[in-house]
Amino acid sequence: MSPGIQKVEALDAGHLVRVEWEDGSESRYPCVWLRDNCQCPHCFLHSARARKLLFEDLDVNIVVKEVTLADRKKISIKWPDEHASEYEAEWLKKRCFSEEARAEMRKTLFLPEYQYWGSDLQLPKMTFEDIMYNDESAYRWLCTLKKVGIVILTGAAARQGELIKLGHRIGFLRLTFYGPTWQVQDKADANNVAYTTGKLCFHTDYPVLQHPPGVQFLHCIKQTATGGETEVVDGFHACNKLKQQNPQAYQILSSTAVDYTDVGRDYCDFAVQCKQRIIDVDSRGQAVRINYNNATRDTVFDIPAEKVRPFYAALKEFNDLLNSAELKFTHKLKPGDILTFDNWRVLHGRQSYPSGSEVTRHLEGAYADWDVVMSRLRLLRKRVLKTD
Ligand code: OGA
Ligand code: NM2
Ligand code: ZN
Ligand code: ZN
Repeated sequence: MSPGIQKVEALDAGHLVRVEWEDGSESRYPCVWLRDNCQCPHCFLHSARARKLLFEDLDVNIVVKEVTLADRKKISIKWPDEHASEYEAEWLKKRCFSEEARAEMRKTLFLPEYQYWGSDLQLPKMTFEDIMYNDESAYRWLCTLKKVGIVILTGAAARQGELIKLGHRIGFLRLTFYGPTWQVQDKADANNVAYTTGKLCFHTDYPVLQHPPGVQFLHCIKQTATGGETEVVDGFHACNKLKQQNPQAYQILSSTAVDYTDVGRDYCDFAVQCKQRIIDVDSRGQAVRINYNNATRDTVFDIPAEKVRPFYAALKEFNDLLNSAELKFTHKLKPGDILTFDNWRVLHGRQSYPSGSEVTRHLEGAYADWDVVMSRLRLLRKRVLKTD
């Protein structure tokens, strides 16, 4: 439902347009932004929904020559060079610059709200079949994955190939040096500690990549009788706790660049190196990505010697928090289960299990980027809620 406009006027010597809505509220639009976002076919390529106007051709000091209310659903602007623009009420309303309107738009576009959890997690569960064939279920899956950070899908076949199907459902998977999908099982001359029967302490996958995979899928094909349990922890929740408990440690982990290394051969040969902060934060100091895998943390450590011990002390405190009974959640996967989780937020690990001549445990894994997952979420939302 589009709101009507009851009045429009130019302010600030023509640098600003003020719109008064039918409910008495108002919005103010800078003219440089209005000119930049002219929706006419000269300025905007509708087939690509993208700006044609070149920045070179934008006068950043532009003022309106004339602004009029065409009807209650549209305003018209005449610019000094006689170019004419029209803006629809609904389009303007969505793009209002007020704090509240921007927060609303941010929520719609990015779903930035987190539901934190600890050992009390009620692991969200859906069937593989539902999310594959029902759009409403797929939409709920992805919303929960974003908000809670973890969802288990049940009832997939206990054979390789299900994650390829899941990849097609969202769009496409993220290819890495370990292949389009990868087999987690005990391997001779393992090129990664994950491919042994050893315990994996809490980690995020692939911090050695500049842009680590945002989403991870682990499909249980075969499960060992003893050991092999999965552990997960809400890393953002742990970060909030660490910041409270020891701001100094949080400061160190969110500012120190740690070297990561991964050298070997799998999908092809590789020699990957990267510097990452273990806790990546936004401008407000809120954690936005955890980059922590103790196995691939390099022996090379490019910081001054006197900073080394304080760094280890800080990491010990974080690692202890992750492992606290209050925060960690344990779950043993069964054949046909697919664990889907936010690899930027949720750290995962596994208990060790007995080694033998036979393969007693087999998971197939895959990654997706958050860009791809969020894109699918928005498209499903549009279809399910019949909105744009
Ligand atoms: C991995 C991993 C978990 C498991 O392969 O990176 O974390 O349960 N595997 O084997
Ligand atoms: N595997 C599971 O950071 C890592 O090395 C995570 C990646 C081998 C694809 C493990
Ligand atoms: Zn135009
Ligand atoms: Zn892992």
